[in-house]
Amino acid sequence: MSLILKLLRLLLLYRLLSCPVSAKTHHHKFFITEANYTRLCQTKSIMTVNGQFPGPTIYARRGDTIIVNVVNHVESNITLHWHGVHQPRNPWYDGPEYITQCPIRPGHEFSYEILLSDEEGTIWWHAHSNWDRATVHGAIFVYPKLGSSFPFAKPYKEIPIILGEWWKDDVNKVLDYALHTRGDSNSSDAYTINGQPGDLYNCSKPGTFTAQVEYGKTYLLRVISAAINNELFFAVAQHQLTVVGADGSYTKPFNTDVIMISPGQTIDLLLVANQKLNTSSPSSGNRYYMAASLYGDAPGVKYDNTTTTAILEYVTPGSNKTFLDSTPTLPSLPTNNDTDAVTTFVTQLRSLASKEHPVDVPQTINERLIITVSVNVLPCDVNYTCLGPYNMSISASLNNISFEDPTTTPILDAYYHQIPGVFEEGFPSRPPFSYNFTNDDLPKYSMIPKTGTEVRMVEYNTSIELVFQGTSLLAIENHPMHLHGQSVYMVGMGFGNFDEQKDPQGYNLVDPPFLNTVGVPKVGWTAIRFKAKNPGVWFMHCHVDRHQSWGMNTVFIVKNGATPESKILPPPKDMPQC
Ligand SMILES: *[C@@H]1O[C@H](CO)[C@@H](O)[C@H](O)[C@H]1NC(C)=O
Ligand SMILES: *[C@@H]1O[C@H](CO)[C@@H](O)[C@H](O)[C@H]1NC(C)=O
Ligand SMILES: *[C@@H]1O[C@H](CO)[C@@H](O)[C@H](O)[C@H]1NC(C)=O
Ligand SMILES: *[C@@H]1O[C@H](CO)[C@@H](O)[C@H](O)[C@H]1NC(C)=O
Ligand SMILES: *[C@@H]1O[C@H](CO)[C@@H](O)[C@H](O)[C@H]1NC(C)=O
Ligand SMILES: *[C@@H]1O[C@H](CO)[C@@H](O)[C@H](O)[C@H]1NC(C)=O
Ligand SMILES: *[C@@H]1O[C@H](CO)[C@@H](O)[C@H](O)[C@H]1NC(C)=O
Ligand SMILES: *[C@@H]1O[C@H](CO)[C@@H](O)[C@H](O)[C@H]1NC(C)=O
Ligand SMILES: *[C@@H]1O[C@H](CO)[C@@H](O)[C@H](O)[C@H]1NC(C)=O
Ligand SMILES: *[C@@H]1O[C@H](CO)[C@@H](O)[C@H](O)[C@H]1NC(C)=O
Ligand SMILES: *[C@@H]1O[C@H](CO)[C@@H](O)[C@H](O)[C@H]1NC(C)=O
Ligand SMILES: *[C@@H]1O[C@H](CO)[C@@H](O)[C@H](O)[C@H]1NC(C)=O
Ligand SMILES: [Cu+2]
Repeated sequence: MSLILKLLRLLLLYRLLSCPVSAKTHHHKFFITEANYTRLCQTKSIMTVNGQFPGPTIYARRGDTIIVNVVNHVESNITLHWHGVHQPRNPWYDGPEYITQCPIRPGHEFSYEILLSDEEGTIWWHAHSNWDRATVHGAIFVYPKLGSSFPFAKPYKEIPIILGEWWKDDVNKVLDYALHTRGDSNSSDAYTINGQPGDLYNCSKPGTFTAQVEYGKTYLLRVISAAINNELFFAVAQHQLTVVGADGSYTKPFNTDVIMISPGQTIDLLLVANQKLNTSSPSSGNRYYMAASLYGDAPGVKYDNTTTTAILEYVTPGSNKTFLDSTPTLPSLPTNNDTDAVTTFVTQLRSLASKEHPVDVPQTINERLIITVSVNVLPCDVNYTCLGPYNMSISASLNNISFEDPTTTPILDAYYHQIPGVFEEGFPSRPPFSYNFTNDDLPKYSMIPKTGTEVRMVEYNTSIELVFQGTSLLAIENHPMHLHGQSVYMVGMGFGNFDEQKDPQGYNLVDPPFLNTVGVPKVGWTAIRFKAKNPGVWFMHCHVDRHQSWGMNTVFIVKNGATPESKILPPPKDMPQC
């Protein structure tokens, strides 16, 4: 008997050893549907995935493949993007509408193939057409490979925190209204945590998201900003947060009371539930608010300055709730103009840079691009009202070019099949002229950019540095720039004008954070580095959607390398057609 058992165990061991822990393929079905949701005292129909808001979470391990079959059951076009997934050689499934694909039309479907590679931590998915992502978004949790573990003690449980923005109006009506009046878009009516505005808004209290925690345990908060137009501070009353990851990459742990998170970013936080019930004052309760509020103060810009809350509620397992139903304490959040708080937080981000999670930042570069990031105005088209500044049409640009999306042929299609007339290769490596970018008294004529579909061609394996230079042309804001197809090392940031001689000497080339969305500080600059080793057509844009809609975008086309392993994969047979 025991011999048989031994043999069986040997056999099992043999099978375990001979069959390496291989990456898995996960299958998901996403139905795009309308669903009624009640928020802020009114019910409205929103676009969702499977009727859920926020949408379903995808769980995977490093290196896995995810297949998502998207079936469009609504009356408008849609595309989905896998934010932070590098999609090696696989731009076909990246998602931005008219950049890499035609939209999935009503009644049609498309299966996305999502190739995970070096991502580990929290990333997410969202619609990449119009402002559909306001309600069509969800988390992707990427766990370490089987057999490896987090670079920190395993948390007891995880708490997803998805920040969003809610309009009482249909969100695409808000976009259309803005595009039609050529002015700023109406601000949202509420921020949300996991789809709920929270206690501080009318009619919202019953739905407030509540996370139950046990005293003494450690929790992993996976914070995602799915907000559309605003950057947010986030804090938890009386709890310190330990940052351990950002944008699907680990960071050196550091403690902070508050984080600032821009649309598109993710931040992983450890929270120790270390608050004892105050027995000498039990009526003070054992519940704490988690809250988020605005960072942004450009004059003349419409902001949502409300505060969203969720609740951290202590419970004792096996017994009934130990908290009292009292009003939780609010954390103190910085004021909406506290740029110092933002700088303090952002400059502490460092890659883990360990043996298991090494840093591969280019020490030397082949090419440096300096890219001005501006909000602009265009002359008023007679057919519009033009509620932008100076009664002109509001616009935005990179290097003084306001990007125009193609309308019939996606750029990837045009590039792959060499269809002329869809895009130009003229995105410049410098702004057209140098001026005091951060002087807020610039002449009006300089505010009018060129318009066009200019892309940047990049040779395979080039080491590139991009310096984003914020300008004071119009709205002076922090811009979260997002590059598809790769993460980048944020090697430096500063205020004022970038100094090409002096500033690179202060770069962090040892353990810079590895991000997919980097903030360009207001009245300042940010430098990033990456090696262009992922051939494809990769959108780069400000993740503030109104800026993206106004043209704060461009495209990097990374050319094929010489070997078969360094070329774009062939297109899928079932790409949506325009
Ligand atoms: C949403 O509610 C409206 C009004 O009650 C109703 O006509 C519509 O069918 C509902 N939509 C869905 C998807 O349930
Ligand atoms: C936006 O705001 C304007 C001015 O307050 C208002 O007239 C308009 O109806 C609003 N609607 C939408 C969809 O943005
Ligand atoms: C709540 O409703 C009241 C009455 O309609 C209104 O005055 C107030 O501004 C609302 N508050 C919020 C936060 O929307
Ligand atoms: C507990 O409550 C008492 C009475 O209100 C107060 O004086 C004390 O500061 C509280 N302790 C803590 C740790 O909050
Ligand atoms: C928030 O914004 C509204 C409208 O833009 C304004 O009336 C209000 O005073 C602001 N509140 C705060 C606290 O700044
Ligand atoms: C918990 O509360 C429920 C209902 O309020 C009650 O039935 C139950 O006996 C309580 N359990 C304990 C352990 O106190
Ligand atoms: C932020 O705004 C407040 C209130 O308007 C003002 O008193 C303060 O000086 C501002 N701080 C900064 C850093 O601009
Ligand atoms: C304005 O609209 C009219 C009618 O739709 C159209 O013929 C004309 O070309 C438009 N003008 C411009 C400048 O787009
Ligand atoms: C914009 O147009 C309105 C109405 O035509 C006019 O009253 C206002 O003076 C104009 N503003 C500017 C800055 O030109
Ligand atoms: C640029 O403008 C800013 C703001 O007006 C000013 O403080 C700075 O000195 C100027 N820089 C240069 C080089 O002129
Ligand atoms: C942008 O380009 C336009 C058209 O060439 C020019 O008039 C304007 O001065 C430029 N502005 C800047 C800030 O480069
Ligand atoms: C949907 O996409 C198709 C294909 O590109 C296009 O012809 C159609 O105009 C789009 N519909 C809307 C409402 O944008
Ligand atoms: Cu922006």
